[in-house]
Amino acid sequence: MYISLTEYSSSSWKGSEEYDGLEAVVAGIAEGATLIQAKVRAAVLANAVGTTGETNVQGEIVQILDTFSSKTLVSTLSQCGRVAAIGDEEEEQSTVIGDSARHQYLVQMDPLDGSSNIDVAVSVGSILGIWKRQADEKVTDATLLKKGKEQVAAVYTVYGSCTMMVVATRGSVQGFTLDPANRTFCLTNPNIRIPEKNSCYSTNEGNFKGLDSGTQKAIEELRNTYSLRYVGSLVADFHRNLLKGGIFLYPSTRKNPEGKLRLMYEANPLAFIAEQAGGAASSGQERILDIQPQKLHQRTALIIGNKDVVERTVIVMNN
Ligand code: AFP
Repeated sequence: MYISLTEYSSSSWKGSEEYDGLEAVVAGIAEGATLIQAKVRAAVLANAVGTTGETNVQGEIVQILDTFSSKTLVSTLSQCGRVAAIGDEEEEQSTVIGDSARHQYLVQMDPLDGSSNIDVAVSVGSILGIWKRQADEKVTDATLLKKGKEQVAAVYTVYGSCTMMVVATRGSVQGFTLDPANRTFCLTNPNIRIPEKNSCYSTNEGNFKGLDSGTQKAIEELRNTYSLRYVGSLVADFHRNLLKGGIFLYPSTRKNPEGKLRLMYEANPLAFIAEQAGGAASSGQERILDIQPQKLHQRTALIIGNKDVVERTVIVMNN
């Protein structure tokens, strides 16, 4: 018998001052994820695959499922009654929900990461970082610009061969699998730690020529030591590396000098999870969680996974 997410969160967070109300936020994410995974799995048959004809604030083509996932999570997080504002990959400005004393949390999310993989039946997921709002703090876009190390929790889901949800709070990373029979998340992967043995590296090798010489050297070293595994959905690459041991890199390239991935709702939540699981995350210049964000949709380079290999890679990149 597995412990359910509801049982886990009430026994871990209920009554704790630090995590007061987090249970409702995570339940809102679980409800949204359950709806999104059902839509993703039925998308081809329901004619919900394809683009909306719009481009988002990143200049990327918006998929129908991006919009569905964003609306679904905004709705379930609004209804949970504990979230003050949401920063969302799909929205230029943040969504302000409320500023009462109960609206204690700020969420930054990529509602559907890897969405260009949907029409080829490859794993996608959602990524969410959770910060605490100071009591009486005014809620504006600027309120959301907090450093990653101030996160109180982070969550990602993977809609793959099964639906998984990984939840991290300080010192704890727990993995839940959705039981489709009763739509309950069950604690199948308790106390996740990234394995010490690093077995693979994940990067877009097609970008090699556009890298600086230090980064090329670092990639060559990884190439000669580990197996390459690259899905092209960050959440799926990260999840495999977290469970099996590995490192993911999306460095600065000639095409994307600031990096391609987004700091607030891709790098920060996954960096928080990696660190709680004994791993590390760097931009190549500094620890991801120490970066002072300047804007909601800021990009960053990202090197994340096994701590020793991340540290070694950053040294080689900078030499
Ligand atoms: P999409 O959401 O547009 O599919 O982008 C996915 C992503 O942001 C991230 O999930 C991947 O790690 C990365 O892009 C892959 O980028 P490349 O296709 O440039 O390797």
